[in-house]
Amino acid sequence: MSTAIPKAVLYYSPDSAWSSSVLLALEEKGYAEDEVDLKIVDLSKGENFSVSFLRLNPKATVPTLVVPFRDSVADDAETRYKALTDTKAIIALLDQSRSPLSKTRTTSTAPAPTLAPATVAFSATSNALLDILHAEEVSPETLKFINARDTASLKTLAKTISPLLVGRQKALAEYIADSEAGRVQASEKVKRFWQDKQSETEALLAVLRAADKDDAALDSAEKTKREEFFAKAKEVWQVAVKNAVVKLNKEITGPYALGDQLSVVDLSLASWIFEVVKLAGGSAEDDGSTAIGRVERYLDVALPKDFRVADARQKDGAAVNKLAGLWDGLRSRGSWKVYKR
Ligand SMILES: N[C@@H](CCC(=O)N[C@@H](CS)C(=O)NCC(=O)O)C(=O)O
Repeated sequence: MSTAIPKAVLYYSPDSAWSSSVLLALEEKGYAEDEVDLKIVDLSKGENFSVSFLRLNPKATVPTLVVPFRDSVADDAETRYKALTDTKAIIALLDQSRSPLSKTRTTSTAPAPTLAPATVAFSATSNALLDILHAEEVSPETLKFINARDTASLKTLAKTISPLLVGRQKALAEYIADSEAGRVQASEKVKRFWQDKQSETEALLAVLRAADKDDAALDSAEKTKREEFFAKAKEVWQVAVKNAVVKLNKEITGPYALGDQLSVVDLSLASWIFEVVKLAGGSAEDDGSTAIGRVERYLDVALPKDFRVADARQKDGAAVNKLAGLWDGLRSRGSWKVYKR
């Protein structure tokens, strides 16, 4: 195998939900380990905000897939490489680059099932489901950062996410100081981006720093911030996430999102629902009824049961909801190891 062919590079974080969807895609599409270079971006060290990463992805997010154009003769990196920064686009590209018909640039002999929806009707359902999953208001990051409903859970949240946010602030301060001292060259746009991220992070940290105080001990500014935080959390969890879960459960076909075959939707759905289950206290080891049961209790919602799912999953006739059936289906696959770290 010639090493002269430039490889695609996946920048990812093991802690990022959407990165896991791309790792799932690599597994399900049968890519060999040597076909894509995997590079970890440490979000707790703010590596995604470094000048070099921002050059690849100005939005500073993972996953980011950098793909070489094999036939390009240009010398500048910008035209020889393309960086994909949207999870859906990355998965679509990985799906197309390894197909049952053409095995171009692949060293693996594993099957390459097509994950794109096969018909116009499936495609419409697929897009509708992906829109629900990738809506900004229910982004995995929002869910993770706004996961508290009372003083006790706020304390727990502060312990869980403060290290990440403090690390990010430290990195941002260093990048800003380096650019002010002329040690790194950063455009005005990049400097503004760093400052915006700093203020955004500071706003959240202010709430978390006061998490140990009882309501009565808060000064009026802290009290307002805490109330705003809880109001936002309620909107996110009790409205947006609840609606999304109910809709997903209704719209998916079962056992997988579009029926019997795994598709691109399942790859996004797996990571999103796993994030929700995790934040509701569950784990990758839970079976479908346990995992989705936790979500139902957490959101105070009862999802309708579906007898077809019961048949498909052979649950001794006991009806389960479609999301529980889907979870069991996904959990039985080898690729589920992505969530078991
Ligand atoms: N629209 C992007 C969103 C990706 C995204 O928001 N990724 C999160 C992790 S799941 C991230 O990189 N956050 C940056 C940070 O934590 O600083 C996509 O679809 O891939």
